[in-house]
Amino acid sequence: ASSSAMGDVAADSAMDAVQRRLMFEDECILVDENDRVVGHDTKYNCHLMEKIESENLLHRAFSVFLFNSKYELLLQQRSATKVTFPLVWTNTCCSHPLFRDSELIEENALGVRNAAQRKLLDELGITADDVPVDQFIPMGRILYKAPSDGRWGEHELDYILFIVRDVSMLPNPDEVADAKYVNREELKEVLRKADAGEEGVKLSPWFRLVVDNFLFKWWDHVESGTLRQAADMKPIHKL
Ligand code: DMA
Ligand code: MN
Repeated sequence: ASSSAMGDVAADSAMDAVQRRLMFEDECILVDENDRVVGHDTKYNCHLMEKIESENLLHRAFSVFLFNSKYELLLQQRSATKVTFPLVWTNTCCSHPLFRDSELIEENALGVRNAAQRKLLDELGITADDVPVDQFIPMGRILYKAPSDGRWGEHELDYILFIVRDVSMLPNPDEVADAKYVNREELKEVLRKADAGEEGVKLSPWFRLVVDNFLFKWWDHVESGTLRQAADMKPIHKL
C-alpha cells in the first residue's frame, strides 16, 4: 500500500497546477441512479477509478451542445493538461454543477444551467450575456461510466443541454487546445476519421454516446426550432 501511495503522490505532483487546484477546490454533487442528491465529494475523489468502483461514486455533470445560427455545432479539443481525457475532441463544454446553492437548484435544471453558464466563460470565454441561462434547453439525461488513462475515469449522470446562439469566444488555453464549428457532413467526417484511428482525432466517450444515440435526430429539431418539443428529462438513459 505504501508504494502505491508514493506512486499517487508522484503522479499528483506531476499534475498541471491549474488542473490540480480544480481537482481539490471543485466539490461535485453525488447522486444515486435516480439523480437524487446523496452527498458531495471533491472532483479528485469523484474521478479516481478506484474510488468510483469501491464506493460506487456517481456524480452529476453536464454537456453543452452550442449551435450557431447556421446550425453548426461548436466542438472543442480538450487541452493537453486535462487530467481526464486530454486532447480528445468533444462537445462544446462539459463540467460539473458544484455543491453550492446556486448549482443545486433542481427546478427545470436551473442549477445545471447556472453551472453551464459559468463554465462556458471559464473554458471558452463566452460571456453570460451571450448565453442567458433561460436559453439552455435541457434535452435529456444519460448515465455512463468510462475509464480514462491510468487511475482516472468518469461515472456520471450527465445533463445534455442544447443552446442555439451566435457567440464570441476566447478559448482558455488551460482548458481548450482547439475549437471549431462543424456542420453535419463535417462531423460525419470527424467520426469517420476517429473510427479509422486517425492521429489527433480521438473523441470523448460521452460525446460518442450522445452522437450515437441522440445527436442527429435532435439536430433536426435545432433546424426546425422545435427543440423544446423533443426534450424529455424524465428518463435517465443508462448507456
Ligand atoms: C466533465 O467534464 C463532464 C463531462 C460530461 C465529462 P470535464 O472533465 O471537462 O470537467 P472540468 O471542465 O470541470 O474539468
Ligand atoms: Mn466528471
